[in-house]
Amino acid sequence: MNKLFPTALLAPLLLLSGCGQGSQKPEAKVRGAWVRLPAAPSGTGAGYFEAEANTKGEALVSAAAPGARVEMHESMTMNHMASMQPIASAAFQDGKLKFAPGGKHLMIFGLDPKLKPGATVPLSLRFRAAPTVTVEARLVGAGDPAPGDDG
Ligand SMILES: [Cu+2]
Repeated sequence: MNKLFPTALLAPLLLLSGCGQGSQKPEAKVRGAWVRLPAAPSGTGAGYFEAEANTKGEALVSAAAPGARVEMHESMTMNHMASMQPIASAAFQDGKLKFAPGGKHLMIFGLDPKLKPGATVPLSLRFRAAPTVTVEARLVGAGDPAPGDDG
């Protein structure tokens, strides 16, 4: 094995992996992703997560799940009426972005009705600068408590 990998080849690899300051590639990290399953099979799921990015002006520009249509929404309260509206993008603030109940969320239309709480569904998040991140979002039943902040 070692003979196939001479040290002359290893040196440049080590240089590549040592990410220097100042020449950071845009990157986003996503954690704690979960999806609230709809109460009825034909209903709409809601997705939540926390993200961090290392690039100024970073924003989430779209999201996707297999076989489903995903919109980004923002909830708000006007005249004591809760409502929500689609948003075209979601900007990071100080490198952080949070989708959480009562605020920004993903609306997921057409989720596979066979999906069960406790399983996961892949959520792909597309960013303005950073490469797309795909995370496994934990599925939570319609009436079950939100998962804790356990990453
Ligand atoms: Cu919504």
